Amino acid sequence: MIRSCVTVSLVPEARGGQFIFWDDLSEACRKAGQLNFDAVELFATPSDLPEPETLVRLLDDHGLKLAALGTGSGWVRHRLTLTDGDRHRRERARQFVCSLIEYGGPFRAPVIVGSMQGRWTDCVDRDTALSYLCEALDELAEHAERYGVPLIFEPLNRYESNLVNTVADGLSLLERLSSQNVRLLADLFHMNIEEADLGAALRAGGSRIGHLHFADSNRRPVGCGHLDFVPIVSALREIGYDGYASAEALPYPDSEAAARTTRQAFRRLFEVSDGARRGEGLNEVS
Ligand code: LER
Ligand code: MN
Repeated sequence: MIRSCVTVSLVPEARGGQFIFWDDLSEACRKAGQLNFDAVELFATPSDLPEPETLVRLLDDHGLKLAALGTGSGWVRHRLTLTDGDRHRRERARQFVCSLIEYGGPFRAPVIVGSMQGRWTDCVDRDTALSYLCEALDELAEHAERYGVPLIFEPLNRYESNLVNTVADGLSLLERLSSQNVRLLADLFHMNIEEADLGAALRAGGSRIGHLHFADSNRRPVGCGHLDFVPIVSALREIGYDGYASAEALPYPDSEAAARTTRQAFRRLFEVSDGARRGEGLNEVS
């Protein structure tokens, strides 16, 4: 069963970005709980995160799980990437991701490598960048395995990276790895830019899809853009996807309204139609 999730950013430098809630974790959890979300996904540096016991209490109080931790703050705050030409900076980038793996591990929450993949440049050519990336992903995936969680890798659109832009690119990358413990993140915003057919891309990803960023064509909450969700939902059902649909979307028109719109869309697309499939009398996907 697909579960609903909402993003919370604790990184002041990322204000104005694609996160539903900002800054105030307690308030975000309270609202997420009220709206019946299953989980939150946090975007934070290790130093922005609360003590684990505080997070355990907060999640319990509002009936939530920790779905995943984003690592993009390593790029936003420290300009770290796993493909930096400088060996010491690559090592710092790995350490950064490792600390988040260690924080998320006891929650059974995987970390996401998205912006930290970096890009190839005049100084680091494409093959070298890909080999640095594979080396890092193998090491990080092994670390994540100790906690029984996968490592999640996110293809990004061409304006954010020139390394891995599509699900097909992601699948080729996975083939180069020694580890079997890496899953792909299907971010519908990036996919809308890069994929010819979102449903076909999800079907090609199949069981290698481990997480979903749930947003509309313009990165507003689902329902506020022009993506056709019918083929997307069908493909997710076909591949038996049972992870989170995590709202990584702009807080449009504000955080609370964006969370509410997302939750309603989730209900329409996944819960009501599941009810209809069980014969509860509702028969429209949207
Ligand atoms: C960035 O565009 C994105 O989608 C994030 O999930 C990566 O850090
Ligand atoms: Mn994303």
